[in-house]
Amino acid sequence: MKKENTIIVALAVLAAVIAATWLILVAPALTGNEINMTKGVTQQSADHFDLHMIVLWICVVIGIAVFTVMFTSIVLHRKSRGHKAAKFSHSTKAEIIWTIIPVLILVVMAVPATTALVRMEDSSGAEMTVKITGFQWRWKYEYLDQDISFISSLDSSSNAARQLNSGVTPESVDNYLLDVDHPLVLPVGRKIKFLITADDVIHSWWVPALGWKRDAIPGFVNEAWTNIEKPGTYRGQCAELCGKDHGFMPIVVIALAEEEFDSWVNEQLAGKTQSDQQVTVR
Ligand SMILES: [Cu+2]
Repeated sequence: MKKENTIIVALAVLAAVIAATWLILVAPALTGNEINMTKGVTQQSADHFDLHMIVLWICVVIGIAVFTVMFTSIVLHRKSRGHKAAKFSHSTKAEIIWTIIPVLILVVMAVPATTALVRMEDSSGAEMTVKITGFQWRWKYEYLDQDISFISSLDSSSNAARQLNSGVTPESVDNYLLDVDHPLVLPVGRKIKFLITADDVIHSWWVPALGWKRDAIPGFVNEAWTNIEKPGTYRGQCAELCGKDHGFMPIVVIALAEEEFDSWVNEQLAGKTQSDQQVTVR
């Protein structure tokens, strides 16, 4: 190889290495990972994050390889240097190579993807079940094992602020359009199965931190499950355009430590008994 060619190839490789290093080290530091997918708080969401990263790096490697070959070919094999275009119209060898390599890459990606998918669909061994029903424009939660049920709607201050001439400004409301009156309270470290349906039109129950989204379809019951690893407040939205107030039926999940969850259940049941007694007295 001529000296000039060696320098050009070395520069191309250097550029590719700098680009890759920037992607790996500098970009996440600059953005605080904010432009990446979130890791979530469940094993499922961690699986999805890992899958996403595997596929991303496969794409990065392919991109670097393709652009390196392309630019070095363009620069080193240009017409002005006396190169002539190849004239062949068929190459079985090339066709075999460009079929086998993508197939192998797809197989490498399919194995972890299928494993994650199978695990995601396996709701067996759940310790409690919550039925979720979507309505225009609220969610109903029924804890089938605890005999608790309630409807969760947009919180009243957000609801007031979104009305014209209400006198309440969105800026004055904390978590504007993101809070609800009755959040879904769940325990951490327990496998929870969800039965998801709807009573009018199609909705979709989506909390990104849990790592999945399920359509709520009238007449169908879709299944999903979760096992939240970290206590906290996780927010979501209806993810299927369902009517004029589609943007006003947020989801709030509050994940509590097991003992706190159990005392929350007892509180709910005690409140229920009290209100039942009041009804009987009347
Ligand atoms: Cu909806």
